[in-house]
Amino acid sequence: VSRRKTTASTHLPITRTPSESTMMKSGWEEERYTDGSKWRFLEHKGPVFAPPYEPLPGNVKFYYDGKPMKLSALAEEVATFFAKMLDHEYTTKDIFRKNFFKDWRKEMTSEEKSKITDLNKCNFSEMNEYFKAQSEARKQMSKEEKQKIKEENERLLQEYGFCIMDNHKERIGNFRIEPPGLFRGRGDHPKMGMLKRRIRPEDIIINCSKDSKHPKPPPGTKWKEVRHDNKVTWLASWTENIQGSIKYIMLNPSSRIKGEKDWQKYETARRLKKCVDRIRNQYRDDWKSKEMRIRQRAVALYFIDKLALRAGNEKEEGETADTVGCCSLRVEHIKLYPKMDDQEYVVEFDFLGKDSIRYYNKIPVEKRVFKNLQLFLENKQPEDDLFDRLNTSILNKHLQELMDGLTAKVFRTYNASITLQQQLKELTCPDDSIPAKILSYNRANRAVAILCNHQRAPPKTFEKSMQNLQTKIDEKQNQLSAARKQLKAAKADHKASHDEKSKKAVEVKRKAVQRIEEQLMKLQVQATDREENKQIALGTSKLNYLDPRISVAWCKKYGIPIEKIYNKTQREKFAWAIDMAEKDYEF
Ligand SMILES: *[C@@H]1O[C@H](CO)[C@@H](O)[C@H](O)[C@H]1NC(C)=O
Ligand SMILES: *[C@@H]1O[C@H](CO)[C@@H](O)[C@H](O)[C@H]1NC(C)=O
Ligand SMILES: *[C@@H]1O[C@H](CO)[C@@H](O)[C@H](O)[C@H]1NC(C)=O
Ligand SMILES: *[C@@H]1O[C@H](CO)[C@@H](O)[C@H](O)[C@H]1NC(C)=O
Ligand SMILES: CC(=O)N[C@H]1CO[C@H](CO)[C@@H](O)[C@@H]1O
Repeated sequence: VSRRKTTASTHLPITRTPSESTMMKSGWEEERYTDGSKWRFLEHKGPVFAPPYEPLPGNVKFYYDGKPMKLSALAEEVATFFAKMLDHEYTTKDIFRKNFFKDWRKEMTSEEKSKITDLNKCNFSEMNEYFKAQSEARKQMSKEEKQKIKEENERLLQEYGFCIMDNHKERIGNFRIEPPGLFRGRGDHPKMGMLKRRIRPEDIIINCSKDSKHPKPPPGTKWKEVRHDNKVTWLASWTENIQGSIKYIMLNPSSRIKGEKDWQKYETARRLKKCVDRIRNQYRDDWKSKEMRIRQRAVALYFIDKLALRAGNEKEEGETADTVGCCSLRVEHIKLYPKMDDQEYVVEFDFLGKDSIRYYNKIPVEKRVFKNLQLFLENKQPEDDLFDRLNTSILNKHLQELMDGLTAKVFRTYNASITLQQQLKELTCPDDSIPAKILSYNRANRAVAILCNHQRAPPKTFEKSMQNLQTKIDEKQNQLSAARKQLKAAKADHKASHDEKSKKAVEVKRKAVQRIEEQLMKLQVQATDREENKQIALGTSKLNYLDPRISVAWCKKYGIPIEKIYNKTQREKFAWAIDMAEKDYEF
C-alpha cells in the first residue's frame, strides 16, 4: 500500500511493473529490489547544455597595451568570463589572476599567445560595461518578454526535467549543465581562476535502460558512452576538469529514491542511539591502551562524538584549500590549558574546517583525554600531525567495525537530531501562542546549528532590517496606547450611560486592543528571532542533520502548520516524513 504522496511523482500507466518476488516492502517505501538494483526501467531525455557562446558585437573592444585587439572566438569567450567578474575582489587576487592567465593562454591562437604576455596590460573595461548594460536591460524587460522566458523555461522543464523510473514519473534535480566559467572555490582555494570548461555531449556518459528510448545527443554530436547500470541512480555523468571529480545528474530530492536515502540516513542515526553507550565505554577504555595508535583513535573518536567534528578528507588534501577535519588536525590547531578561569583541562581549537569555515571552540575535556593530548604533542613542531598514527581511512574502518554503516557524519546526525528533540521538549510551552512556539522551534534549531558550527557572516542588510522592524514595533506600541486610551474612554462612557450602545462600543474597543497586542507580540518575537539568528545559519542543519519526523511530529502535537517550519522546497524534500510521521514520533 502506498503511504506516500509527493508533489512531483505521478503514477503512469506503464506495464513494466517489477514482479512481486523481486520487491520487498519495508517501512514507508513502496518497492525495493532484493538484488541491489535500483530500478528496472529508466527513460529520460539527457541533459540540457549551456547555450553556445555568442560573440561580442563589433563595437565592444578589448584593448591590449592601450590598443584595440580583435580576439579569436575561443580566446574572447574566456576573456568575457574574466570581464564579467571585474568588479569582484577575486580578480585582484594573485592566485586567481595567475591561474586565469595560464588557462586563458591555452585557448589563444599562437599569434595571440605571442602578443598577449602580460595580464596587467589587458583592458577588459569595455567588455565589463557591456555586460553590466545587458544585465540592466534584463532587469528592465517588459512583462511580455519576461513571460516568454518563463514559458521557455517551463517548456524545457516539461521536456527534460522528468524521467520515468519504473512506473513513476520523477522530477530530475539538475538537468541543466552549468555553463563554462572561471572556478572560484571557497576560501583561498589554490585553483581559483582556472577555466571551468564547457561540457560537451562527448564528455557525457548516459545511463538508462536498454529497452527505453535512449536520449538523443544534439545534432552532429555523440555521447561519450551509453550504459545500462541499474545499480546506480544517476542519469548522466561527466568529469569536471578542475578537481577531476565526477558530476552526476540525479533525481530531485523529492523523488522516491532520494527520499529513501534520506530515510535510511536517519534510521542509521537511530541505530547509533541504541549502541552509543557501548561505543563510548569502549573508547574510554581505549584511552588507557598500551598502543599509541589505539589511544589516538580513541581520542579522535571522543572529539567526533562530543564536538561533532568531521572526520577529515579521505583524499590527500594537498592541492585543495588548507582545511582540516578531526584526523588531519595539526599541533598548531589546538592549545592546552590545565586551568582556565574556573575550569580544568581546557582544549582550545582553532582551525579552518570544511568550506574554509573557521572552527573555534574552548571546551573542558576529561583528564585522561587531556593527558593523552599532552603525550601526542610531545616533541612535535606546530605543522606536525596531532594524530600521527591515525588517518581518515583507519578511523572510518574502525567506525564500520563498531557499527554497520557508522561514519563521523552519523554522529553529527545523531547528536543534531537528539539535541533538537530534547530542546523542543524543554523549550515548548503548550500554552504559548503559535509565534512563540515557532520561536522555541527556531531556538532548538539554533542550538543544533551552533553544535554543527554552521556560522555565517551577519547579512549585509542586517542592521537596516532590524531598524525597519524596530520602527514597526514603535508604531505598534503607539497604536496600542492609543487603543488603550480609547477603551478607557469607552468604559467611562458606559459607566455613565449604562446603555446597550456604549456596551457594544466597549466590546469593539476591547477586541481592538487585543488584536494590536497580538500583532505587537508577533513583531517582538520576530525581532528576537532575527537578532539571535544574526550569525547562525539554520538551513544546513535543518536540511541535512535533523530527522524531519521530529519536526513533523512536533507540528502535529502543537497544531502548528507545517508551512511555518518548512518552505516549499523543504516540504518536497521531506514529503516522505510529512506523510508518514506518527503523532508521537521519538527519534
Ligand atoms: C581601458 O579602456 C577604456 C576605454 O575603453 C579607458 O577609458 C580606460 O582608461 C582604460 N583603462 C586603463 C587602465 O587603461
Ligand atoms: C551532543 O553534543 C554536545 C556538545 O558537545 C554534547 O555535550 C552532548 O553530550 C551530545 N549529546 C549526545 C546525546 O550525544
Ligand atoms: C592510512 O594509514 C594506513 C596505515 O598506516 C595506510 O596503509 C594507508 O595508506 C593510509 N591511508 C591514507 C589515505 O593515507
Ligand atoms: C527554502 O529555504 C532554503 C533555505 O533553507 C532556501 O535556500 C530556499 O531558496 C527556500 N525555498 C523557497 C521556495 O523559498
Ligand atoms: C565514469 C563514471 O561515471 N563512473 C561512475 C559510475 O557509477 C559508479 C557508481 O555510482 C561510480 O562509482 C563511478 O565513478
